[in-house]
Amino acid sequence: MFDHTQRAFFRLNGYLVAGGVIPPALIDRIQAAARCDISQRVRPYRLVGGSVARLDQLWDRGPLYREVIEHPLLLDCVEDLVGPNIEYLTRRHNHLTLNGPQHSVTGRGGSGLHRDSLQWSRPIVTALVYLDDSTAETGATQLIPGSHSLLPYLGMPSDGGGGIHLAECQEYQGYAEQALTCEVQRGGVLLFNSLLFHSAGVNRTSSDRMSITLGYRSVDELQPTPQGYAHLVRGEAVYRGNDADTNRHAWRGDVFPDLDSSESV
Ligand SMILES: O=C(O)CCC(=O)C(=O)O
Repeated sequence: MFDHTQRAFFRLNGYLVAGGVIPPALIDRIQAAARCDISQRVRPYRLVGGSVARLDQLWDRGPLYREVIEHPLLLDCVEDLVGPNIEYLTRRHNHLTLNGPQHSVTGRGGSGLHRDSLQWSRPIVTALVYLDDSTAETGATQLIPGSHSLLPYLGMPSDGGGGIHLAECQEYQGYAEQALTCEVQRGGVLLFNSLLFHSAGVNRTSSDRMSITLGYRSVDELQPTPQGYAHLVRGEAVYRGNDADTNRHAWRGDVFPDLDSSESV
């Protein structure tokens, strides 16, 4: 999906857009299922102004949502960024959001500029899949290019949530002025480093803008895939902890001929 210039752009700026990833027919089915879950208030969900604004735990809602989570073109995009062995995270994102006009009441879109991770625990790629056109009018995502590499840690959020809000980082208030609006068409995906500051914009129309937020990472070679927290969605669950290779020679004699290849560490 992405060539080396796009991958370099991602490393530098912290985000990439891919158009036409999820086919329209699948989006139609997802939107119908989501409208049904919303009208029947299928738990778990979150409310804004008394209305369901977010459906949580998409992975456990059944195979339809997993068709997006495991869509081959989406995983091709993620593979270009994190490599061939990919886990899907259930405890970060894993939700569908209605970015509705009611958010405008708060004077800001979504929850304001924030990072999805508190610190550099592990690189996570957030994938925002747009089920409606995401335009400046419908509250397109705002992001601050390059902000993923600002600092590894900016303090603890006061609301006890994951990540951190820029509004809580006094020193960086001026940084909000650097936010750009990232418009993406229906079926397109915005992929970003989870440390990049971003937010839904203000929706100034009378309709909702529906999107899905997903989190992926490379398989952690020092920790087997934790049951329930992550699901292997592509490749292998490779483990390379050094508790498992005590019989392996430290150096291969053909690579380092001057070293004694009989010694292990
Ligand atoms: O919908 C958007 O533009 C942003 C969504 C977001 O920040 C989230 O789901 O965590």
